[in-house]
Amino acid sequence: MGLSIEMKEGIQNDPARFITQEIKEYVSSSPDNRLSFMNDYVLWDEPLVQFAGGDDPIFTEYKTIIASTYLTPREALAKTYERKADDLPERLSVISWILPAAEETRKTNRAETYVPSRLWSHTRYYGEKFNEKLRAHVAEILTSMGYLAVAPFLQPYFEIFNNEKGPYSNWSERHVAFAAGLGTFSLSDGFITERGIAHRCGSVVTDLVLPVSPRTAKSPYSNCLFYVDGSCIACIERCPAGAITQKGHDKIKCHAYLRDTLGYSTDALIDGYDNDKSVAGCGLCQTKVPCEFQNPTKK
Ligand code: B12
Ligand code: SF4
Ligand code: SF4
Repeated sequence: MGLSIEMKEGIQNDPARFITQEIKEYVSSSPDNRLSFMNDYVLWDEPLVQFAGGDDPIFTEYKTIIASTYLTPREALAKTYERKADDLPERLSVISWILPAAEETRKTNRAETYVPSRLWSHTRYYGEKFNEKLRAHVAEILTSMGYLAVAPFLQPYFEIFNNEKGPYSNWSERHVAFAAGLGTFSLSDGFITERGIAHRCGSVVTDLVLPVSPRTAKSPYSNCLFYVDGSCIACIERCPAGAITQKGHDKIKCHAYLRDTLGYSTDALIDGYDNDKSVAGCGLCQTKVPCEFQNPTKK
């Protein structure tokens, strides 16, 4: 990729601004963020972008919170470049972004009670394809400038394991977003940002030094009304699989609903939506709820 002089100066003078603008620009101008077969419908709104320190101790804590297989940013970068973790530059950063779902996508999903709307399903499928391109684009800009950079989610070492609680991966985009101060988890397990819970997220690890964004949340759940004052529980009522209770989100029930009822292992309910059936999506718990498009704890 050839970079202009302006781009080179931009990344050197104000790297945070440059990366943020580059991600926003890609979201607003890429044809991959549009459904060409639906009048160029735009899937994602303007993204939120923040940065975590690559050696923030929270990433090591995730090895206990999630599993010992969880990769720290330094480990992910070292694996990518086949180097020892200690041989990498002293300071690493993680770029984290949130892609908020467009209003019409959320509106159509609000009207559903059993299956995702066609737009939601397309957002799960084509929107994630776009998110993959965005990850690759951000990593490529950085590597073409001589920085080390990787989107761990796109690497062959990215893995999803299973235990008695359900699936878990070795690189969680939401846990990165939490580290970067973009929001908190919730009763439904979804990640609530200032633009709500109906989004997808992504990340890139790099040795470009970026200013660490402050983590202001009081707890890992403080954007969820249920954890603030015991109220709400709207997501419990929205879930057609009974996967959410006051004890939290049952990943196994949720996964089974996506796989067996909506998805690929039986006659898909959303057959005819033109998607790969294995990625039907659902997200009913992320729409028609107070946290859909805002932080509900902010008055
Ligand atoms: C495996 C997976 C699934 C599984 C399991 C989901 C899950 N909750 O983990 C299944 C198939 C069920 C699933 C379903 C869905 N998924 Co999914 N999935 C993933 C994937 C690939 C990995 C998730 C993972 O590894 N989780 C790790 C486990 C351990 O996380 P966890 O159990 O939620 O973690 C809890 C603990 O860590 C706990 N915790 C306890 N103590 C502490 C302390 C601290 C300090 C912290 C921070 C946390 C913490 O908090 C967490 C929440 O309870 C990610 C992509 C990625 N690589 O990140 C997408 C991802 C999580 N999925 C996503 C989405 C959108 C969905 C669906 C809405 C489907 C759809 N698109 O229509 C549903 C929603 C389900 C739900 N209610 O959360 C988005 C979530 C975005 C958001 N808004 O939150 C992701 C991030 C994909 C993306 N690129 O954006 N998914
Ligand atoms: S619907 Fe209510 S209880 Fe459920 S995650 Fe959102 S704020 Fe929390
Ligand atoms: S994604 Fe669907 S099945 Fe899973 S918890 Fe949300 S509403 Fe329930």
